[in-house]
Amino acid sequence: PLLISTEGAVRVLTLNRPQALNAFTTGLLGQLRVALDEAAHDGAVRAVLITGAGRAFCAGQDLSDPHIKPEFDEPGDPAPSADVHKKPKAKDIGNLLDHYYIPLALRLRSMPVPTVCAVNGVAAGAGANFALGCDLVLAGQSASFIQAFSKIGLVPDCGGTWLLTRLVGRARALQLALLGDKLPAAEAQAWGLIARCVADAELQSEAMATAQKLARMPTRALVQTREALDAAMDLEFEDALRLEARLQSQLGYAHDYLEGAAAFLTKRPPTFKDR
Ligand code: LHQ
Repeated sequence: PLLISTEGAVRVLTLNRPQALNAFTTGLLGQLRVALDEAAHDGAVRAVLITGAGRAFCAGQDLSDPHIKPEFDEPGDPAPSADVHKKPKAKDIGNLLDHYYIPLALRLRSMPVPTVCAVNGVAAGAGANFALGCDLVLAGQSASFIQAFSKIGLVPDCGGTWLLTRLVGRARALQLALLGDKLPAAEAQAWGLIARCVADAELQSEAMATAQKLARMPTRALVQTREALDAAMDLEFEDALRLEARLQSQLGYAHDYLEGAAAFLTKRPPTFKDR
């Protein structure tokens, strides 16, 4: 269910269950985690691009997955339950989160290379929040984002509570998470939920150009920039200044700064290599 390819220094991961709008099964979640691990450990990879096959990006958890599927009573069951249906066991959903979603979201956020998401169609539930966990999110004009959880009696997961409040603030996070309505890509850009909304026909080429551009840049500095920006949300101003100074003094001795500064001063293109 996952297609993996490489273009130059960009590893491309394509969710590929188009018949089910690329909904997450344990198989797909597991393959994504392994593919991100491999990209993280492959020194030749300097950016990751994630997208979906077909008309959707990802419909979130596959609700027909046997791990979480509600069991309906069959007519004629010997001891019919008073409930219309039995709930999936909470333990199974907890296991799914503990063993698949949490490790995947942590892996994504701690990638040692920048991540780009090309949202090619609807991104719902955990599919939306997985996309929003990437560093730069581009979406096609016809794409949309849906916090589908509330409609089926759940809370946002896959980092949604953390990401939404930081990306768009409490009022808009609540609007998205409580109502579960579709937010079109153009509005998502206007809200600051994603980096860019582009024409559908240009999505893949724009996303690839963005990933290739990032792949030519000083990878270690980019990743530390992500970490510093995330940390800054919870720091006092002075503590943010001190974190910046600590990172800067480490980077100041690394190859890429010496290369970047030398290339600037001698008016030649730099070649970065730190990861
Ligand atoms: C699907 C799905 C789907 C299975 C479309 N599953 N088949 C974590 C841990 C534990 C428990 C639960 O959850 C989580 C995290 C989560 O992600 S919870 C949120 C789960 N996702 C949803 O609730 C979204 C459900 N899907 C939809 O609301 C719609 O399908 C969207 C808005 C995504 C797209 O709508 P349409 O473009 O109108 O397409 P459609 O509804 O006709 O879907 C096309 C097919 O895909 C259809 O199958 P069919 O055989 O009738 O063609 C759907 O049943 C199937 N599909 N999402 N999540």
